Amino acid sequence: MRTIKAQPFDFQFDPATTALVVIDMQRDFVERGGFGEALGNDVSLVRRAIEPCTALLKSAREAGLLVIHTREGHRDDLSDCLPAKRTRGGKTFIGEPGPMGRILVRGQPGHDIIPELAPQPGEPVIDKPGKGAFYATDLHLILQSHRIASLIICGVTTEVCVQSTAREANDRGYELVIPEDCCASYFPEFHQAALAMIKAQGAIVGWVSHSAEVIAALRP
Ligand code: C5J
Repeated sequence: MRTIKAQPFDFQFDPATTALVVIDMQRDFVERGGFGEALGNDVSLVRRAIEPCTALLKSAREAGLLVIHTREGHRDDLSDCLPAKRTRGGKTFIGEPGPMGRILVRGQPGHDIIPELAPQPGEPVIDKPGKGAFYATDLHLILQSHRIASLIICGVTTEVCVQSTAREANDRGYELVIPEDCCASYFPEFHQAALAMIKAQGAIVGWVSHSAEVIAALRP
């Protein structure tokens, strides 16, 4: 077993049964000129996760961890986008034209994972219609077939898709740690609050750490 210095206390894991899950690091959320910025968000707040994620991804690959990427998005005809999601968004809606193609539609340029964190051949990419990566996907099946027990979760945004995925993972029995610098939000106060909720009450959902600590624990 390895140990990551984490909050509220050290996180124990076995690299052989641990996966890195990178949530929705897509052009539309993270890049300048994408959907997120078009909505008036300051994307520099989420871009700060790119460098730590890149370093952690490299380290996870070198350590032989299973690496999984997710993308939030929908079918071209939006038949997998429920009204409870499609009618939200304020001014702009899923499926409408955005600066990088139709918003959150698979195959559109904005739906792609940013080149810095591009999946390598053989790394599963989970296309998810919801916020949590387990909902209506085969993520749990893939993790089970690899005998995965622990997850390192990164990505955007902390309080939406990262937190939803962490809660789904905890309900399914996975232990999980979130390196705080590897996830981000357009709302820094929501980032902080989501992480505080996850680690509260003796790690009620999971642990919070930092990329440097996770990378140190992954070194041979
Ligand atoms: C993600 C969102 N990925 N905020 N999506 O967090 O809609």
